[in-house]
This record gives sequence, C-alpha cells and structure tokens, in this order.
Amino acid sequence: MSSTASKALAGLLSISISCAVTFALPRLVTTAVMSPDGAADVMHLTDEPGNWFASEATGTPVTVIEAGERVDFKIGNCCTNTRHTVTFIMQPEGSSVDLDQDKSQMGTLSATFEVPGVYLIVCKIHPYMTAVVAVLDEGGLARALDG
Ligand SMILES: [Cu+2]
Repeated sequence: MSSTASKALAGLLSISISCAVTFALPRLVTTAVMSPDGAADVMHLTDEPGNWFASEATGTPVTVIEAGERVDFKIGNCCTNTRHTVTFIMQPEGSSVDLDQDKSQMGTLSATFEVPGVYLIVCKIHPYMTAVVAVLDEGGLARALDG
C-alpha cells in the first residue's frame, strides 16, 4: 500500500474508532450541484489507491451532505475493472439506512441519509476500500458518535 493510501486509510480508521468526535466540516463542500436525477453526490468505486471511493463533489473518499439527501454509489466501467460491495460498517444511532450485498457486483447503489452523523463504508471484498458520508445537522456539524 502506498504511503498516501496508508495515510488516507489511517485517517478514515481514526474516524471509526473515535468517540464523541465532532467534525466541523467546511460548508463549502456542501455546495456541490445536485445531479440531474436528484443525488446530492455520486461516489465512484475505483481502482485508484487512496481514492478507492471517489466523490464527484470532493474528489476524495469523503463526502458531506445534508440530512435527507441521497448518494449514489457507482460500480462501473468508468472507474474499475472489478466488482465491489458498498457496505455500511458504522452509522449514527437511529439511522435505518441499510446498504450491503451478499456478493460483489457492478451497477449503481443508492442510499438516502436521514439521520445526521458519520457513516463509514467499506467494500467487503477489498476492506482497504473505505469511504465516509458525513451528514450535517442543523448546526452544520457531523458527529461521529453520540454520548
Ligand atoms: Cu471492492
């Protein structure tokens, strides 16, 4: 794994193990233009180390959206030569959004994020592929974990 990928993964993992962490995320990131079909952002699953998940809005594996917005995850020929899963491994308490697959696949998977907080996503086939969806609350914050 490259140094850049290692740092990115370490950063994402530190989010997953931190308790009561609050991110003051730059509001600028949330000004992404919605795609014509209504998704707030599109994350492409790629073959690019460090950007295995690549947000169209940020160009990184991290996207920032408002509550109630949808993110589309695209596994397609533009960006990867293999199949993946999009699997939530951490999400805010009270969130009922569910995304997981029994088998790797191609295609588009969508999720609408109703509960503010930090959602950690992994590909089960390639567990070094991680992504974060940060859903802002009314105060513009995305809390990793409550309590
Ligand atoms: Cu994968």
